[in-house]
Amino acid sequence: MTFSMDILLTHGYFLYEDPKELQIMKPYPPLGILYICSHLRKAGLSAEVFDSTFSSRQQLWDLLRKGPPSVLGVYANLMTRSNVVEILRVAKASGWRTVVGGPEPGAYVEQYLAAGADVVVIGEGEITLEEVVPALQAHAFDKLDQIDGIAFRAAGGTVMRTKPRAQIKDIDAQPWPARESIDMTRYVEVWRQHHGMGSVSLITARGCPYHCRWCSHEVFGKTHRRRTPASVADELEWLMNRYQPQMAWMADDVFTIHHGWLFQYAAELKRRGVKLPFECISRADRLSPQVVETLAQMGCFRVWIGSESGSQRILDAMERGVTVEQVQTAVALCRSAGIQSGMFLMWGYEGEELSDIEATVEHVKKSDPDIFFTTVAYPIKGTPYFSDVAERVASAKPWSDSSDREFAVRNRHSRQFYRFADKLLRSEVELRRLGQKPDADDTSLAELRRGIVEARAGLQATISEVEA
Ligand code: B12
Ligand code: SF4
Repeated sequence: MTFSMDILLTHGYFLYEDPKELQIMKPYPPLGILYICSHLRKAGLSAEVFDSTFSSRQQLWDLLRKGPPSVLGVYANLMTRSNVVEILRVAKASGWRTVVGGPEPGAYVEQYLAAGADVVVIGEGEITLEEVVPALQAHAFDKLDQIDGIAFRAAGGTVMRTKPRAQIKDIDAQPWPARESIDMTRYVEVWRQHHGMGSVSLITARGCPYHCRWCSHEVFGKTHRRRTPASVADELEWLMNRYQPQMAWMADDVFTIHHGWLFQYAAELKRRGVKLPFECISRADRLSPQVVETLAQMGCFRVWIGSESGSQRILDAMERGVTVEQVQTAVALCRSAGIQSGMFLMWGYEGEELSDIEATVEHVKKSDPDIFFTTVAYPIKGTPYFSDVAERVASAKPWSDSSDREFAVRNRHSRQFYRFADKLLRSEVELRRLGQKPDADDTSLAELRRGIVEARAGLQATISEVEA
C-alpha cells in the first residue's frame, strides 16, 4: 500500500478473530467506505482502504506506525466499537488525525471524541469527508465549524455540532463502490469455498421510510432515495463479468419497497438477458403475489422477512406496520413460488408476556419458514426503543469494551427465561416438521416432546427472574 495518501479508510471488523463468524463464513465487503473511497478519488483526493476483514490488527498497527501519518477514517457500527476504539488509540499515538463515521458514532459523539476521534461524521460521509480531509491535513481545526454534518471538540474542549449535512440528491451520479481497492476476489472465493457459490453484494437504494421503533436510522434518517433500474443492472452486469459470482445479495433494507421500480428492474434484466440468483430482505407487506412471482422470475432464491413476533400486540408496540397474517401469507407465497423464506424473530420487546411468546411459537409453526433466527431485543442508542427504556438500560462493562447488544434492560425477564423461550420454539417447530414425516423416528419425537415440557417448566420457573 502506498503511503502518500490523503486518507486511509478502514473498519473494525476482523473476521479471523471472530469464532462465530468463522463458522458462518459469509463475509461481504464494507460498502460504505468503498462508496466514500470512490467519491473522494473522483474528487481528486488520494484515498486507500485497509480492509480489516481478512487482515489482523497487527498488520494495521504496523501500517499505522510505519506512517507517514495522514488522515485515518474509520467506519464503526455497534459490533465493532471496541476494535474501533483501539484503532483510534494506535492511530493517535502514531500521529494520525482521525475521523469516525457509520451508523454508531452519531449516537455516541462524546464517547468517540474522548476515545481519540478528531471528528465524528454524522450521516452520509462522501461530501462531508471531501471537506474534512483537507481541513485536517492542514491542521485547520478552527475551520471545522464551517463544515456541515460533523461534531468535534472546539478549543476549550466543548463539543461542537454543526448543521446537519444535506443528503446527496442523485445517488446515481455517485461512482460505484471502489471494490478494486480491496481484495474483492477473496470475498467471492471464500463464499465459493464454504458455500459452493461465490457471492457479491450491492445496494439499489439508501434509507428506509418506515419507523420500527428499535431500528437505527442514524445515517439516512427516514428518507428513501433510489437508483435507476438501468444503473443497478449495469453494476450487476459489471460484477458478473468481473468476479463471476454464482449469486448476489441485494443488501438494501427493504429490496421490495417500491413495486413499480422492482417491475422496471426485472424488465431491464430480462431485456439484457441477465439473471443471477440472489437473496434479499423484504417486509411482509411488500410481498404481493405479483412481487413474489417477479422475484422468482429474476432468480431470487431466498427472501428474509423481519417477522419479529407472532403477537399483533407486540408488532403494534414496535410500530412495525405489519400484521401476523401478512407474514404468514408472505411465507406461503414464497413457498408456492419456489423461494425459500428466512425469518428474523425478536424476544423480550417491551410488554411481551408469556402469552405473546406462545403466540410467536404458534405463528412460526403455522408459517413454517425454511429457516429462522431469534435474538433478544437490544436497544440501540438513538432509536425510539432506546428512549422508551433508557432509564432501565444498564451495562456491566465500560462503554469502550461493550456494545449496545449487551445492554441489560432492568426488570425485563432474565436471559435464562429467553433461552427457555428459544428451546420451546425450536422444539415445537421441529416436532411439527418431524411429526409430518411418515417415517419419523419415535425416539426423536419423544425427545422433542420432553424438550417442550422442560422448556415450559423452565419458563414458569424463571418467569419472576428479571435482569438486574
Ligand atoms: C448489509 C448490512 C449488513 C451485512 C453486511 C455488512 C457489510 N459488510 O456490508 C451483515 C448481514 C453482515 C450485517 C451484519 C450486522 N449488522 Co448490518 N446492515 C447492513 C445494511 C442493511 C446495509 C449496509 C450498507 O451497505 N449500507 C450502505 C452504505 C452506503 O451505508 P453505510 O455503510 O452506512 O455508509 C455511509 C455512512 O455510514 C457513512 N460512513 C460509512 N463509513 C464511514 C467511515 C467514515 C470515516 C466516515 C466519515 C463516514 C462513513 O458514509 C457512508 C456513505 O454515505 C445496514 C443498514 C443500512 N441501510 O445501511 C445494516 C446495519 C449497518 N446493520 C446493523 C446491525 C445492528 C448489524 C448486526 C449487529 C446485526 C446482528 N444482530 O448481528 C451485524 C453486525 C456485523 C458486524 N460484525 O459488524 C445496524 C447498525 C446499527 C448501529 N448503530 O451500529 C444497521 C444500521 C441496520 C439498522 N438499521 O439497525 N449487516
Ligand atoms: S426494520 Fe426494516 S422496515 Fe423497519 S424501519 Fe428498519 S429497515 Fe425499515
